[in-house]
Amino acid sequence: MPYECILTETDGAVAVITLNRPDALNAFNRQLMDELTDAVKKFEADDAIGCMVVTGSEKAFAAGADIKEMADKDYIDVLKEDFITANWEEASRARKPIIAAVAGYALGGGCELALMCDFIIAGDNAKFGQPEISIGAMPGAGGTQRLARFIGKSKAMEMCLTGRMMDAEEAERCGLVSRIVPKGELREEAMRVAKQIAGFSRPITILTKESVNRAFETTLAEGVRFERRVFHSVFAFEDQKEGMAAFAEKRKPVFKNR
Ligand code: CO8
Repeated sequence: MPYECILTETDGAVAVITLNRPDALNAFNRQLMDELTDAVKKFEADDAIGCMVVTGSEKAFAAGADIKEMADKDYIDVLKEDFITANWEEASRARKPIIAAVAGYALGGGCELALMCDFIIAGDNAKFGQPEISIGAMPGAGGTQRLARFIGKSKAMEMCLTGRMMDAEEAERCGLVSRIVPKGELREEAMRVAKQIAGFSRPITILTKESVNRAFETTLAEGVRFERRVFHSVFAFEDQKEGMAAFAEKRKPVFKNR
């Protein structure tokens, strides 16, 4: 499917998806979300790819759902098309790691998309917010849920109830982003990290991501049991033998993804 609202490219084992509706600050219309889902599925199925990066422009990661497109929808419309989350959940079900590289505005659905990625690297001009309340709506793609889990009730509640934006430094302080880099270096740094991840054993990367995500879905005792079982399974991999042998032999491991 030819894309009009996103750009895709690959660099070695890394796929980059760039949101590309500059005139609307990358606001999500139906077409952009269909294309985004299609691209994530395509890269998820591509054996050559080990990690994905989702990014926007220096001014905006994404300013949320397209307000002009959704303004006239009624209840039956949004119910029938399961607006818009059903489509988006695809991105959060990907087993390969997805890094959000966020510069500028990440608002509403834009913040929610970043939260669906595995971690966020922020440019120093990043601004996160759930401003839906100010346009007579509310977060509808996980904002009230993921934000509360990631940054705690008080800040999540304040952001959702007031629409206040959080800058990059505050986002780093409260654990919303893994770290901040100068906005001009964001893409390069996200690519460096993505290449590093893509160079590790792919199946072990998948298991590690699944285990961290378990922490948000289960009790501590269950999560620790799950982790131990998965950890034991790693010893069945050739890559575990290679990784540890390479350490002992003081050389770089060559993983075969087996
Ligand atoms: N939808 C449609 N168009 C938008 C959006 C948007 N969310 N955001 C910006 N634009 C457009 C503007 O209309 C403008 O277009 P034009 O030049 O044709 O008038 C262009 O982008 C540039 O925007 P501004 O002139 O406003 O730029 P500023 O730098 O002055 O302001 C802001 C930037 C602060 C980001 C401002 O544009 C703004 O407040 N945007 C709206 C942010 C917002 O409210 N987002 C939440 C949307 S609702 C949502 O995401 C609900 C999710 C529900 C779940 C469903 C999942 C998708």
